[in-house]
Parts: sequence; C-alpha cells; structure tokens
Amino acid sequence: MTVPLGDELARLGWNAALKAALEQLPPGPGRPVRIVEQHRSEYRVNDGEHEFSARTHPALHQALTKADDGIAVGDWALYQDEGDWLTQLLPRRSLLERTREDGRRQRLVANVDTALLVMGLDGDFSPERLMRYRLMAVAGDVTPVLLLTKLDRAQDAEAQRREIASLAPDTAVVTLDARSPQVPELLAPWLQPGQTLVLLGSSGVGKSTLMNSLLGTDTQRTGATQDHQDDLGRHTTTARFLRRLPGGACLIDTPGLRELKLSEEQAKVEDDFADVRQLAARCRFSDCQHQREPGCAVVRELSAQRIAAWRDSLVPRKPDRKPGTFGRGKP
Ligand SMILES: Nc1nc2c(ncn2[C@@H]2O[C@H](COP(=O)(O)OP(=O)(O)O)[C@@H](O)[C@H]2O)c(=O)[nH]1
Ligand SMILES: [Mg+2]
Ligand SMILES: [Zn+2]
Repeated sequence: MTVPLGDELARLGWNAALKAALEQLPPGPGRPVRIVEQHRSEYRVNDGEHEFSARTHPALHQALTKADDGIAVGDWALYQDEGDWLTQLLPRRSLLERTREDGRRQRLVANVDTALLVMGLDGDFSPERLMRYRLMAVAGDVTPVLLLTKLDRAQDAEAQRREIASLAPDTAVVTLDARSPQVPELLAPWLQPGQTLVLLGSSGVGKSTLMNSLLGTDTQRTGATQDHQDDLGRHTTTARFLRRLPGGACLIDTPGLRELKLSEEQAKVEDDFADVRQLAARCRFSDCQHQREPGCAVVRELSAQRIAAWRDSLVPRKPDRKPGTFGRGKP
C-alpha cells in the first residue's frame, strides 16, 4: 500500500519510519489513523483531517489479547471505513507503561518522543517520585524532561532545581509557572513539528494548565479530567487524550497516576546502581555530574567502568520489542 507522507498526517506525527512500516505490510484494507482518546468501548481517532470513533476489530482484539498487548493513546492503527474498524496496530517507536496495584501492566501512551514529567515546587515536591517517573520514561524509550511548576510558590527554587539536577544528570530540568505566557518559549526545544509529548505527574501539579498554555486557549478545564459530549450527546470523561498544538507538535494530557509502580525491568535499572546513588549524596556539590568535580565521591569510590555502566543505564535503550504484526483479518 502506498500512502502519501501528506502534511495532514505529518502534523499528527506521521513520519517516514511509519510510512516504511506500512509499506512492509501485505496489501489490505485500511488507512492510517492515530488514537487520540480512549473510551470504555471505543476509540477516538484522527486521520489528519477529521476525528471520529472507531472500534477494535475482533481479529485484532484477539491478536492483541494473545500477545498481552493493547491499544494506547498515541498508537497508530489501520482504520477500515467499512464497519469503523481498527484492523491493525502499526509498530511503535516507544511505549510508556506502568505496573498497577494488582500487578498487571498498564499501557499509558505510545509513540511519544518526550515525557514532560511535572512536579510542583510547592508541597508536591518529592525527588524520589520524580526519579521513578524518569525511570519509567527511560525504560520506555522516551526522553524525560523534568518540569518543576509553581515557581511562583517555591521557597528556594534554585536549590530544588539543583537537587533534581544532581539526581538526574543528562536530563533537562525546567522551572516555570505553568500559567505563564512564556511556557511555549521555555518548552520550544521539545515542541518541533511532528514531535509527540506526554504530560505525566501527580494530580494538581499543573499538567492541564500547561496544556492550556501550549494550546493558547482556556478551553480545557483544569482541576479535573476533561469533560465533553460524545457523538450521542452523552457526557463522558476522558482520561488520556492527544491534542495538536499550534506549532505542529502533539501533546497528550493524562490524569495523575495514584501509585507509580515500576515494572521489574525498570526496577532493575534502579537497583543495579544503588551504589552510585548513595555515593552521589556524599559529593561536595549538590549538582555534581560525577565527571571531574573536586570532592566527587562517585569518581573517588567507583571504577571508571562502573561509572560508564551507570551512564549507559541512563540513556534510553532499545528494548527487545516486537513490532505489532497482526493479521489483517477481514470482518
Ligand atoms: N500558582 C500556581 N498555580 C498553578 C501553577 N500551575 C497550575 N496551577 C494551579 O493548580 C491547579 C491545578 O492545576 P491543573 O493544571 O488542573 O493540574 P493537573 O491535575 O496536573 O492537570 C489549578 O488551579 C491551576 O491554576 C503554577 O505554576 N503556579
Ligand atoms: Mg489535569
Ligand atoms: Zn560526584
């Protein structure tokens, strides 16, 4: 199948890699759409020009269930107009997931480039929690950016920023007031056209406020999940949803994750380098990068090899993830 790399799709994050993946598939019905909202029994999808509802085709549902997989907001799928079916999931470049309290994995968002990990500089401030979010992003092949909001309410924003920076070397840290008109400018490096970002963080930290600041509107309600009416006029609440930003990037808002548990793989990254983290607390400078700083306990105590292994663990790795190859069953 040949699909043009049209402007409309590109604005949704469609790219050459997806186009190539699609051309690898055997010919069949369906055209690419992006999942922008997940509802109880259906999805809202966007084809670059229109947004409409779609359901998972039973054959795809079966294939996904068998693979312990499912569709997430941000996924690309093939949509068949006849029947409003999603017939196939396209390969993902990234996936964020967490382990729920009942031990089951929950897919949060797919095909995201950057995770904006949001934490308030007020009473919400918890470096440990933010580092768990960061590990989730790294394990999911997503670049973490740490956003410290409520700058206007911070006691000592600079000390807090330094503390976070010392725990997360090689990770961007931005302090800001989520309501500020400068938000688009501050986040511009990650908002290139075609990029997809997700807002993650506790409830009340300013995620929806940031979404509004980036959309340049007040249309989305803050302090609650988004309410709107579906096609049948029913009042629904949407947990995660993707919006296109004026500059050409896509942003996904999410509700707070009450308890962020790490999957085994993510926890392993953390446990493996407990020695580095403990030593880092004894470095002379709170924002020590453990390179050539005087009084660096990490460099003093650990071998160069050990430090290199730790640095490697911080950069996103390519996990062994099979692309979604599901049959393009006809209804
Ligand atoms: N003072 C201050 N208030 C903020 C800031 N960001 C968000 N808020 C307020 O915090 C409340 C919760 O924000 P919201 O965006 O709904 O948080 P969410 O749950 O993360 O989506 C709202 O009343 C916002 O106006 C900020 O940077 N400074
Ligand atoms: Mg919100
Ligand atoms: Zn150090």
